[in-house]
Amino acid sequence: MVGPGPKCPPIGRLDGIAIGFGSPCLMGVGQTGGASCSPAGQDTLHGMGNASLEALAALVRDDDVLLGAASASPYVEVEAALEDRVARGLWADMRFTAARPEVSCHPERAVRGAQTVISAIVPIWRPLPAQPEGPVGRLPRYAWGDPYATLRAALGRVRDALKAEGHRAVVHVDANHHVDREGARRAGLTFSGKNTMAIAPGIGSFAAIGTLITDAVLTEADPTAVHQGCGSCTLCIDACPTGALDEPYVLDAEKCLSYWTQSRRAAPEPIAAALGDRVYGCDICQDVCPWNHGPAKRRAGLPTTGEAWVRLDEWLDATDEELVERNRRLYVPGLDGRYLKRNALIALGNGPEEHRHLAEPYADSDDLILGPAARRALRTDR
Ligand code: B12
Ligand code: SF4
Ligand code: SF4
Repeated sequence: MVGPGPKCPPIGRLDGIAIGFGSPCLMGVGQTGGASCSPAGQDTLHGMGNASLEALAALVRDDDVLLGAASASPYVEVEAALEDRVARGLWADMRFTAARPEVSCHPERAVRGAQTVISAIVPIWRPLPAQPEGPVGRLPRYAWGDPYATLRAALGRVRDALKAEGHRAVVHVDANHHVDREGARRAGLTFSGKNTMAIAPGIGSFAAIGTLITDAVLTEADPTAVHQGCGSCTLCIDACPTGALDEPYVLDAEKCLSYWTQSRRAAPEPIAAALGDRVYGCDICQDVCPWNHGPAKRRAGLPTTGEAWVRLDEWLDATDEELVERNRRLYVPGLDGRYLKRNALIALGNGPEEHRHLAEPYADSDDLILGPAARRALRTDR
């Protein structure tokens, strides 16, 4: 049995069983292959006498998912921040967690007798596959695969094991019911960056987050153990092409490229131009962040798997239904594939002239989503 070293304090403890580790242990975990403490540390579970929970932690380990635990007390500051953003027009027309802050900021109401928020993060950084020839668009790293499926499976097993022990437990992964970053911060896994990302020392911000809320009592992490790590750095603020982070720690969705790729609204020209070859999301404020550079070096040897690039002609040729089905991991308003096609037309218009003729079939369309984007792509006076 290998226990955690002195730098590897368990951050969560369920009925006396360690389930995760604090930030000092996150360096090079799991897929990075250089794990000095995280996988070994989880061996503290062996021989502690609670078979189902031991099995649960072993499953988590297999999935390369890190867990932390926090008290299920209300997220008072985050609720205020959310309401403030909506009131100041910084939330655009999004719903998500702002639809019901009385739910998303209140884990204590998620299950009867809620005691604990278990936050799970999974690292997603992988080397960028070579850009194919032809008309291509770029996807954000979190969409190269489906980290949420990994989290759902891992936390689903945790939930099942907790339920088998007679506990109540509910899982929310990237759902509107819970502000995931706050769970991760309170669980001692991350700090909040000026780009608003949850940044885990040793993993960076290229990490997806999932949440489980339970009536089981766990020892809470100390969130102050993960220090706010931005200091005087302003790289993300300077790099954001549209000024969406001009107020540090607060994102103005009206200016955020990521928002516009998943909005029903037509992007104003400066936003459309700034999108470049992005057909969904934006990683600029993470790519420049120094907290991602070390993890990227450590993970550079991983296979270049995942769908980093999409063929714009294939997106435009697919039926709307096929396109949404193929990209089920992406949030698409109303599950309407035309929004993805619109994004492809915008990228086409921003790309080399030789490919823009692909927009022609849509140019005469009176479809209010596709027509304007196609005509923009074909315009020479921009
Ligand atoms: C709405 C939403 C968006 C919106 C708005 C994002 C935003 N910054 O608020 C849009 C569509 C723009 C978006 C974009 C992206 N998103 Co998003 N999104 C969400 C969603 C559904 C809710 C977020 C939320 O409730 N925000 C509420 C506000 C109040 O929180 P916040 O800005 O995150 O603030 C946190 C801290 O900054 C801090 N805080 C708040 N105010 C202040 C003020 C000060 C002074 C300080 C110090 C701290 C502080 O408290 C909050 C909680 O800890 C979550 C999923 C979920 N259910 O939680 C995913 C989520 C946040 N998104 C995620 C991702 C991956 C992205 C993108 C990277 C995708 C992409 N590549 O395009 C971008 C990143 C853009 C960016 N810089 O944030 C991940 C983030 C993972 C991580 N490591 O942080 C999440 C958690 C999904 C998940 N479960 O994995 N997203
Ligand atoms: S995701 Fe892109 S547009 Fe949005 S804040 Fe970050 S850099 Fe700016
Ligand atoms: S780029 Fe700099 S300021 Fe922005 S989140 Fe990273 S460390 Fe913080």
